[in-house]
Amino acid sequence: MHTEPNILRRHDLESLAAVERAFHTGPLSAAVGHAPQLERRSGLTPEEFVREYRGPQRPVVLENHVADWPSVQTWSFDHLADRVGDVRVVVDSYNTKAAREATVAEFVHLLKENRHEGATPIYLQEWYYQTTAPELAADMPEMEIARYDFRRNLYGDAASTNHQLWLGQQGGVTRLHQDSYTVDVMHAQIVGEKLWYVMGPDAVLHEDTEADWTRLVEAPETQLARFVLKPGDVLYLPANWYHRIELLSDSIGLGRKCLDEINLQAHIRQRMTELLALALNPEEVRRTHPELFDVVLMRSRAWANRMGIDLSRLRP
Ligand SMILES: O=C(O)CCC(=O)C(=O)O
Repeated sequence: MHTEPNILRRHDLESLAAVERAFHTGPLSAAVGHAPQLERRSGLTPEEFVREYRGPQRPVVLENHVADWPSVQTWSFDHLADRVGDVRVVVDSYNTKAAREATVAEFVHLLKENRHEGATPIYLQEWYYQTTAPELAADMPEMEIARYDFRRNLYGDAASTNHQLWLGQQGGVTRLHQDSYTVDVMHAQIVGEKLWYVMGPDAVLHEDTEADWTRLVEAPETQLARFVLKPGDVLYLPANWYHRIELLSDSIGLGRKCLDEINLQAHIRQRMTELLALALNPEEVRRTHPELFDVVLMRSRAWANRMGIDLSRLRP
């Protein structure tokens, strides 16, 4: 079995924990404290966005880009509990041991109760709300700068708008990762604030005798940067950039993805490889993705659901 040489890209529990530890102690934690701020722009036209950022594949925060969205103007946790309180979701889906089902109303109640000393923050990650609460979509209208999403040509409108909501409690963390399927991240912040750390797609951490974090931090291709995303801001992060997120307050964000046509081949290869692996050898996927196996399944099911494909034969 091939072992991924770059620790940053591995999915086993030990590597995930080692990378997360490095954000708290050692050379990486020292470097993130004074990493450069990512560029922030406001009032860019779609043409300027393409010329200055999407074309050259440079990440940027677009300040207040969706400040007029109804979700940014009106949403709160209570608002969602009132509107879609009965909808069932999986809380803490990124942590196999903690993952559990709840309704949105129960989740919001839990979030308010879970404030005692030493409490682990709860996080509703990667909620494909359009499969269960499609009425929310109107509050997050399509952005003109996201129209290049080539998934529309591949799968049709419904699947290409298969976005995710991220709802979590202050202190919650999404560990360092690259998004699957070579898609660009367009993350819109709706409620609260999140601190992001990002690294370029060529950042690499090899393990010779032990992982050399100093070398990672000093290598020019690592391109470590940080920034805070505030309500109304949109992050554009080109495909394969690493990102780690800390919730500075209770937070709601929309994970809108975009497939750039230049990444079409890699995207299809990864989608098909994953589907085949799930269909033919799910135990191998469980072994290589112990923490994210259920999320991988959920993703494929949500995607197929939006495309009207019957995946009922997909195991388990
Ligand atoms: O907001 C988060 O916690 C993670 C978001 C993310 O990873 C994404 O949108 O790609």
